Amino acid sequence: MAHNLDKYFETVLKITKEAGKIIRQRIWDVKTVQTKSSAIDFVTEVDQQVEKFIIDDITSHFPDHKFIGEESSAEGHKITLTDDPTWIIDPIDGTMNFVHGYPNICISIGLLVNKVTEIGIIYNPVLEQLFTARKGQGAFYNDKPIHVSGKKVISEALLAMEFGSSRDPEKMRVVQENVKILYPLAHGMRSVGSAALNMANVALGGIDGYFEMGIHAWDMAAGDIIVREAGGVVIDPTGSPFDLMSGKVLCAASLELAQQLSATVKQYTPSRDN
Ligand code: LIP
Repeated sequence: MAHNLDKYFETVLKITKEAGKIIRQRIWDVKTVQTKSSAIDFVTEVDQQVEKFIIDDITSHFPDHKFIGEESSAEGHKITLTDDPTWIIDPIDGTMNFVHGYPNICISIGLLVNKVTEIGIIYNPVLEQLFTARKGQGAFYNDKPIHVSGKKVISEALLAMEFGSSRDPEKMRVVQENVKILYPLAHGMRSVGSAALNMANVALGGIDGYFEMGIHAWDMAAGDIIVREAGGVVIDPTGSPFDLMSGKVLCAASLELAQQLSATVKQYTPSRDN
């Protein structure tokens, strides 16, 4: 079946911007906060409302399309990805930031067709930052083409990593080890609180490398294509090919930097999404 990817992209970009208005209105309000996999893994009524808004609106245009959404994927249940056009959605990536009113949050949406990523959209409606990519057509920040920095060595890199929302002692130990290892080696370390925004920042050339172990497909689907279309490299932190369902990612401004980071960081294997 032929897919009208131009139409999919234009329609879902409009829907994403509409959904962004809900987030922009609520960022500094009091929210109802519930916990998910740990005492610091949050969901608010706004995450749920935004995900429903996006899924309902896409369904009204494309009734055959499938969805994998952070808030509608039952906690702990495995995801099944088919060849059908599938929108992988994080309605608010950076929920902890959203709960606190720290405006580094975004909607992250990737489209896979035949299990290949075709479209990536990352939109921060509070700071008006829009990152997009289409397969083979480059990556864009607020409609201007973007490119990774090209940095090749850790000693010249500004790196991003995250502390995460898990209280698993092994995960926390690995995060602390990696801070200890990288902090003296790199130019600097940053943590914005959103996997999608970290990846977008690598695509933009502002961050040279980012890795995280213990996230999900909806955190990475859009960022993966945006980084690659900006000329960057996306791999598994072990150095193997990237696997969207693995719960981990390493992306960088060059293959050399990706490989050096992979050889340097301590590894943690989270549970898979599928
Ligand atoms: C978040 C990720 C972030 C990670 C957090 C959390 P959420 O996603 O984007 O990188 O460190 O633990 O998983 O839950 O805000 O969509």
